[in-house]
Amino acid sequence: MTVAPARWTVEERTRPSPGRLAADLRAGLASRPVTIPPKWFYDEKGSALFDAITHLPEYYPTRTEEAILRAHADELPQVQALVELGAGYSRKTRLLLEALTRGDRPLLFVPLDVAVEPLRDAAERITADFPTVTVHGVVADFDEELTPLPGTPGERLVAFLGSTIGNLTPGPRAAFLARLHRATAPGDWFLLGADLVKDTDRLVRAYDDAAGLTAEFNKNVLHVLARELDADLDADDFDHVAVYDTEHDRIEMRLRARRALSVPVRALGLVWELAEGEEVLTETSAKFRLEGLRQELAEAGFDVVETWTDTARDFSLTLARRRHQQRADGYVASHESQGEP
Ligand code: SAH
Ligand code: AVI
Repeated sequence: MTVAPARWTVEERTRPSPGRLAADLRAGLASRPVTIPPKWFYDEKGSALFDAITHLPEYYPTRTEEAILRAHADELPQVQALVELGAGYSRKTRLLLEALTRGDRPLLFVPLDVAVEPLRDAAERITADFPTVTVHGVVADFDEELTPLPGTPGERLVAFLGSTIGNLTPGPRAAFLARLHRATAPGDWFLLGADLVKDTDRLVRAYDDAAGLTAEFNKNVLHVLARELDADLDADDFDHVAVYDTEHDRIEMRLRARRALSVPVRALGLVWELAEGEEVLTETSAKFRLEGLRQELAEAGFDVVETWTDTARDFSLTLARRRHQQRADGYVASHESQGEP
């Protein structure tokens, strides 16, 4: 009997552990407003809630990006590997996989995410449905170094879909792009989905839906804190708040305390005091302007090759290429600098 080699593996580089959450909460308690990084939404329940949000009538980004992908996937370069950052269930990615494996081309698919469950789910389904795809899942935090990036240098397409880049504020976003530059090689491609600035009411409705799913998603972080850090938190003590900040072009999701609270967080050995009405910042979701996006990419060493949008210009998909030598600011990554600096 011959046993076929497994066509999917999952490599664990990091795991979202209580120790990491404790460190993030400790840092977040010291800032004003108190801030909890959005990566902590995505336990098994949070990942499923986000998936449900993508089907809501108010949440236009997913279906709009999907339509753009459907229209333009065939224009993408043929590559040896597709790396997907913050992949989740990789549902829209199937359109990319179809285009990149046409004619039975072999492809390495590398979904990378902090959330383990959707990664395994996607790896199994994609292996079953795409016979020429080998899946190498990576459990990792894109807030940390991305090296080594699987695949053949110069022959990879790195996709970052869903406007997850918007969940990084400008400083961390530039740091992320610098990490991506370090992890990629000249000639690698970057496909970036980014939500665009639009009517404020539509934006707020997308983050405060009538069915209350986004509120549940937001409050899920309280359940994660309670479970992982032994915190006496009751989600009913908080209201979901979504506001649009026109100065910074971003949605802010917050949790507002309905009354003054003293919350023991046993894993941290402290009591978290919240005033009535105090708001905890759980996510920022930036909305972009195409020129600004192009500039951020150029400064990080990625040249925009194509930008596609839907006709209403609600959402954008940008294809960029890792520059061969220097970044726009003159920085040269050490592994590619030759001779004199
Ligand atoms: N790409 C999918 C899912 C977007 S949801 C889509 O477009 O619909 C955001 C995804 O990013 C989640 O799966 C979440 O677990 C992941 N994520 C959030 N912060 C992360 C981080 N710091 N490192 C790695 N993955 C992260
Ligand atoms: C994953 N990320 C891009 C989503 C967003 O729109 O910022 C997360 C989300 N938050 C509320 N709804 C969806």
